Amino acid sequence: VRACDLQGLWRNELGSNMTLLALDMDGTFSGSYHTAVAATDKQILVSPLQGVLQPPGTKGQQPTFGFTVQWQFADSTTVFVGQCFVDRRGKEVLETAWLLREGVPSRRDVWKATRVGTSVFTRVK
Ligand code: B9F
Repeated sequence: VRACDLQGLWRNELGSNMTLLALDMDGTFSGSYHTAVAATDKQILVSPLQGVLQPPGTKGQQPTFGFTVQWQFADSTTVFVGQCFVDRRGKEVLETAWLLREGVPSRRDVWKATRVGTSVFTRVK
């Protein structure tokens, strides 16, 4: 099997789209995230993301990675960690888990500030 390539357009089970750009020399990457859902009245804005691929070299065929999305319409942060899998037919999927930290007004509200979930992305382009 050939190595999994993170670069491209990906979509998850919610219909959210993300574009991952080419890896930098050091294994870092950037991109943009267009969420399909937001649970807020605010208008959804395409938001930038910054990530790290592990291992940085070319040996890993099914590498792990992490990235952070800096939402442009809310004072919250989502981090994703995941792994890129390629099957024998060359089809790639990103199996991920995420944590969403919402900005809360005070420490009394910290108990409700974190959401967690999993997400599967398939390649669109
Ligand atoms: O909806 C989030 C948000 C944070 C504070 C007000 C609105 C930002 C977008 C999160 C999108 C999540 C899902 N989309 C996706 O593709 S990231 C993980 C999921 N996968 C109200 C308070 C906290 C959340 C909603 Fe808000």
